[in-house]
Amino acid sequence: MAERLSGAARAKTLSDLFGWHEVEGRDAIAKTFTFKDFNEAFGFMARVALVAEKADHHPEWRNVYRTVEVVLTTHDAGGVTERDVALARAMDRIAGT
Ligand code: H2B
Repeated sequence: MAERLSGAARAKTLSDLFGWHEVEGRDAIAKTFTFKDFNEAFGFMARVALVAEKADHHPEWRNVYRTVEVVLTTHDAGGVTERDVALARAMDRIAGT
């Protein structure tokens, strides 16, 4: 099982991510993606879904019109792991940020 990130390694890894922040009150990271319209938001979700399913690692997310609010954590580990960081990077790549 993936290990929860902690200490200096965690701080360094998270600071390398663009636009992601820690969630208050739980061990998770979050980002809100804003797109041009619903079509682009849902297209992003469809592409991310394929990556997530392949990796067997899934986001918590909510779509409202052209925004997608994402929270990443590894439920099995009870916190943020490298698997969340990998999914965050994939999402940034897919969103083109
Ligand atoms: N996604 C996330 N975010 N955390 C998990 O711990 C997790 C998952 N576990 N997707 C996977 C599926 C697990 O339920 C299966 C059995 O491997």
